[in-house]
Amino acid sequence: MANFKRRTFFKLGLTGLVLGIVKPSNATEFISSSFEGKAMDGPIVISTWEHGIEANKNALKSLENGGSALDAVEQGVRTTESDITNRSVGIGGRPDREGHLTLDACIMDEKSKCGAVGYIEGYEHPISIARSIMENTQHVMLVGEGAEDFAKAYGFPKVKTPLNEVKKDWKEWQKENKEVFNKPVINHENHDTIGMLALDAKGNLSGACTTSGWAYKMPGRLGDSPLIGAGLFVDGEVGAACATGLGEAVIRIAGSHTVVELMRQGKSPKEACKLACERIIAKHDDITGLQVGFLALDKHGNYGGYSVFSGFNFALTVNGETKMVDTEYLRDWN
Ligand code: SD4
Repeated sequence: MANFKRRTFFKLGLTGLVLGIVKPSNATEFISSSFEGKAMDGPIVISTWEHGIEANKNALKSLENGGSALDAVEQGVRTTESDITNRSVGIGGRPDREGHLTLDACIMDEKSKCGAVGYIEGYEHPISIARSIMENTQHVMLVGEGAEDFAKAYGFPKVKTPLNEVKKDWKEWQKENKEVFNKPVINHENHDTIGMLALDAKGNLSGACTTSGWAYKMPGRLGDSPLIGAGLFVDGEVGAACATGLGEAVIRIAGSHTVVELMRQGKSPKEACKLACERIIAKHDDITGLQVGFLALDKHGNYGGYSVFSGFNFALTVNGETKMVDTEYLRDWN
């Protein structure tokens, strides 16, 4: 693997035109949807949605301090897990329909080592618990009480969840949603999982994914995010992929694994994500409100994303700079 030098690293490999750059008031740069890129050398971090901006910055800090891609993705997504304004990741997340905030996460490195935690309550950083499971047990995944016992034994601090204002929202939701109480309603506004992929200066790839899942989900429900191969997959010989959106749909096509396998067959990261989105549409009779987005990064530093519906974007960090990129999509919400 080439020894990357940070100075040379960024060349835009545009397969389409960069149609325009919009600078909103927070001065984050937004790049249009036909963007597909390549980092020639040096570290690169991509992550889902706008919260990825802050997360990527911390991932980059970790890399600059000599951290590996694995360290970077863990440190990066911890940022989002601690963000009390985020309603679908970490301690600010929305609970299940019974009022319990349960979190899911997984992490994977270039050697296919992986760890996952599902349905864990009362801990701020499921991603670090997932990494600890990977490093300290013979297992890949722990869920529920077993995961909580593990976290306690390994000294992870307990936190009280959900936040008071989130509890208030949940109570309102209970009143308003009596008639759909047995069928959680999913829409494009209650999806904001963070999935992050990083390629470090040594050319190693890692990924992380963490979420509170489907707001007001049924107790016991796990989505794609803690499932290796669904919400996240890394193969150091090929590339990495992660998913966001309706986990049930992602699981049905083993989404992130599918994207990596398509890259193995020679598809670009963006093409691979697009094909996975097409497969999701093909496997569902009704795609009303079914949003899924994929991100992919190959071992050479090519990256891209695609979504079923419009509105998906990702944070891209290359050459020390972080920007938002809108992905292309197959269906418009309108
Ligand atoms: C889940 N995929 O639990 C997660 C939710 C999500 O953006 O991605 N939200 O189904």
